[in-house]
Amino acid sequence: MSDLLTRITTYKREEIAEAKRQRPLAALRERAANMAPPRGFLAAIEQRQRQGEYALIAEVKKKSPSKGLIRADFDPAELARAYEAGGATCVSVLTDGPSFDGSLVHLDVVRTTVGLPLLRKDFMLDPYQVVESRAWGADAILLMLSTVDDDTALAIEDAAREFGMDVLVEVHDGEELERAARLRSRLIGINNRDLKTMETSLATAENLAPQVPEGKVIVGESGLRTPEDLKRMAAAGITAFLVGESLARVPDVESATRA
Ligand code: IGP
Repeated sequence: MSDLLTRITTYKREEIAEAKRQRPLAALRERAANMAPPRGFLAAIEQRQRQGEYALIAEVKKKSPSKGLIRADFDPAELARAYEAGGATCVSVLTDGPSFDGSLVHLDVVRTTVGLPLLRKDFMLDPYQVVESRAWGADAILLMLSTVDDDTALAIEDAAREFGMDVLVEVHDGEELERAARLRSRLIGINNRDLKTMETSLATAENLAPQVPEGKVIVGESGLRTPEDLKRMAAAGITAFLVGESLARVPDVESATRA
């Protein structure tokens, strides 16, 4: 694991332990049971693709370890509204506090502002967080295979399936891709960002895409800035994208999303 991931998983485990003390699983389950059913995340992506269009997951991102503050006047509701108006397919909401200045409150605010399916973007280490995600209105979760072993990945995936949520399984290399193929989720995200160096290279997704098994839906993640970048991904067979910084940073978010 990279130093950054080691640091993140360490504080995340403490955060989860604290959350379990403050909000026992039974209380969370009750909240989750009272939520409206999940908005179909994978279904929305596949519908766009069937129409011959790109599927865009636009990310509500305030800050990142590599880029620092992305938007001074950050307002999660306003950002999500602009993404929806600009034609985004889904919205990703970063909820990790220490590294991204995110919060579950952002997820809640975004859910009541837009009708699009929502991904909770965080470091999932424990099935408890899946229940938490549903209780806060997430329709899908991110599962980074670089932070969990196979048994944990399976347990998290099972918990999500129980709630009818989709799982975006994130990989960065061939070994993680092989592990992803053993999970049931059909959504595979290829992260172009190397978490050891923080560099992004579109070649990562280009090289891994041909190895993704038939029937999976690939999401190209990170470092996508221009329409040319998306065309490059499309040439490798990737027509769903997760874009954060380049949309969240600009003054006119709605027009950037449409482009
Ligand atoms: C978005 P970018 O370069 O467009 O801002 O990247 C998204 O891919 C990135 O935020 C991300 C991420 C993650 C963040 C991908 N996987 C895992 C935190 C954890």
